[in-house]
Amino acid sequence: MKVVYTPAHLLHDPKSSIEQSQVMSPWEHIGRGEAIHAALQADSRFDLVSPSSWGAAPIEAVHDPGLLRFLSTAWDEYQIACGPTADVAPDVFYRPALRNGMSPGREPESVNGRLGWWCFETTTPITHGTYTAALAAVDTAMSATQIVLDGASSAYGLCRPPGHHATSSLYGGYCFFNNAAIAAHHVAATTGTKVTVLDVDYHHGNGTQEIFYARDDVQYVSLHGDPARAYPYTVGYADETGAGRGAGSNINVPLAARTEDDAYIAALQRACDAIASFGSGMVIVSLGLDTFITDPICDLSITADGFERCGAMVAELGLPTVVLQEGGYDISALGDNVRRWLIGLGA
Ligand code: SP5
Ligand code: ZN
Repeated sequence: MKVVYTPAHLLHDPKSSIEQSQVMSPWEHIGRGEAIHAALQADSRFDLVSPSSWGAAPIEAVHDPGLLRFLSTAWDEYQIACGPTADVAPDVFYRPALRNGMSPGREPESVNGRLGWWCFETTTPITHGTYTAALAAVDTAMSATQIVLDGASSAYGLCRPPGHHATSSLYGGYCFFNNAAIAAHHVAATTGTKVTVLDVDYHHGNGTQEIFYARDDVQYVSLHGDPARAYPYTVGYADETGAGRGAGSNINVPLAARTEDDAYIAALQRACDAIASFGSGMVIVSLGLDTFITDPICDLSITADGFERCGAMVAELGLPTVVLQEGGYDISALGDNVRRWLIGLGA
């Protein structure tokens, strides 16, 4: 199986983040990408290739161009206004209720105000090279997708930073651009085939859901920790099933804490049945390994054997499949868990 990887991910190198009411070392760090790279490089089933450049057009087809404009200069602007700092994060958020009964808000002029305009939480620092790395993660997703459009049955993109929490106009949740949504939109818009994004990250992919909620050409199916207890808390409930033309094309499966392999696989089987009925011509998997039994920030109990069974179940759909990296924070197991999932898929 072809694996798309670029060392450009190393340019997104956050040193600190404000999480759980503390300043802490980020869970989402360069060691994640390097651990996955090392595990796949050591296994001859995988063939590593570099991404090609896709530019801003596929991103602007999904995201507000203002988000790109902001991210392209935010770190530099912040250094002039408030620096020097290593990382950049908002300390004030725009919330529409601040202007209840008034005209709608508009993007502020100051960089501090704009941080809170484009970002929805505090754990996603912008570093000196973040914009370049985020563009490269999109290139990685697009290049893996092109490999499958060119006829491969599957390909894997080692996207870092991840993407599924980024909405059309907001970044957060360690994500800047929604790699999977950009790839899915590209396929649906340029080939006319229907696409499914199957999101198996522990966290609900609120960004992907938001981007496709009213569309009937891209199905979003997610298994995740119940937002009643898990990030992102306000999105990801089972009664969110799509709107307008998209009614019925959004499927959320919230899971109880400590869900084990057998129960998870049973839920995945029902998800795959829904994918088969939708009539997609391609599956894009948002692959998070943070459902792992010893993940430090999550509470599901999936094992490495379970991941291989999941990959095999997705292979049973018989559809061209692009797998894109999202979360996973137990670094000691992360590379092997990705490897096992992809072997299940048929690497
Ligand atoms: C891509 C991805 O996986 N993003 C996840 C962002 C989650 N950030 C907030 C995590 C909150 C963790 N709370 C942990 C409680 C542990 N006892
Ligand atoms: Zn996650």
